[in-house]
Amino acid sequence: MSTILLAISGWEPDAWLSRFRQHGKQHTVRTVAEIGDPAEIDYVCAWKPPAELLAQLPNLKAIFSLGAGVDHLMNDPSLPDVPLVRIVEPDLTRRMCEYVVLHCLLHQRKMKLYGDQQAKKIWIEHPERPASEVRVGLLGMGVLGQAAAAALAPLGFKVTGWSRTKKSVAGIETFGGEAELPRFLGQTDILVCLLPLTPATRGMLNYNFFKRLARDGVLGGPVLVNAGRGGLQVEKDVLRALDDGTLIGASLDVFEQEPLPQESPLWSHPKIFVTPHNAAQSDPEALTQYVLGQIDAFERGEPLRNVVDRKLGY
Ligand code: NDP
Ligand code: OXD
Repeated sequence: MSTILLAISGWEPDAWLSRFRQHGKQHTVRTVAEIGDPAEIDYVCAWKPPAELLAQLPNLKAIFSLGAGVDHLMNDPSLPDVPLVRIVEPDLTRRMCEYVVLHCLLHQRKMKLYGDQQAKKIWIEHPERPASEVRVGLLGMGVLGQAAAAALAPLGFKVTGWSRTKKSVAGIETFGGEAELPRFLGQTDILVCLLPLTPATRGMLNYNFFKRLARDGVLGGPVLVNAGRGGLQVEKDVLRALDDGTLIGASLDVFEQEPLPQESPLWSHPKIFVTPHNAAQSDPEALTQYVLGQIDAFERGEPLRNVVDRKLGY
């Protein structure tokens, strides 16, 4: 039997607590409010935990991020040196695939334009180009990038992918590292960002980056879809690029500051779809079972899976 601490902020914690207690009856599950003796805590399951909390747990064996991204933990300078495990789980992956497919189709099918027309009761059809003529470039070819590529391909989109190290994926042209970035960007109409936020990726989605995207595509200009992290995008550059035509549309699920401040011009920009960091929600039912399965296996002496490389930051 182990003692598990749930340290969650920004999400409704009750659903997590009840699932952990239901599926992990063999364990003691505590919350930050009722932490008890910190020396008894074996595992922490966290989403944006209170600053420096984890450093106060002397016998911690591992930390589980309850999201696929771990920047919410990596930004804590006092993060204890124990394995940090991230989510790799089919339910979350499926949700992200749905988001990516949905937003590529929204832009390919000009749904912002038709939304505006509906508001004004305008009945006009615009010429439409098939998905097979639209080039979708995935920034990030990890678990989510590769799954999104596989979900887009059957619709006919011409999918390419870029990552730090070059991948080999059947039916998809891939690019690796800085040297191959210009060629990747130069043939991308819809840029889908599924990168983690690290020191190397912060601010990457800036005006100069957008300038390098393809200008010869059938959509009339490039589109940005960011479901990675808000810290990757420079929001004033996204606005500038949309306003001068460097980008013709954007779907943003993540933001420099979350929740997106009321006064942000992104909310009402006519070319932007805004969603509240829910491209792939962490579902308590599915993810509790993933985490408890890992804890039970680890307690039996098996290795943890999906451990973060602390040097790379993801
Ligand atoms: P993975 O770790 O599996 O994949 C990350 C990918 O990014 C890898 O292909 C990696 O390259 C690439 N990468 C990392 N750093 C760089 C860099 N400096 N230059 C080029 N490529 C780089 O992560 P996931 O696919 O599981 O998740 C990706 C991100 O999606 C998460 O970190 C999170 O931020 C975000 N996310 C957002 C959600 C939402 O609801 N909006 C939900 C879930 C996740 P390589 O393969 O060579 O290592
Ligand atoms: C994330 C998640 O990392 O929700 O954003 O999984």
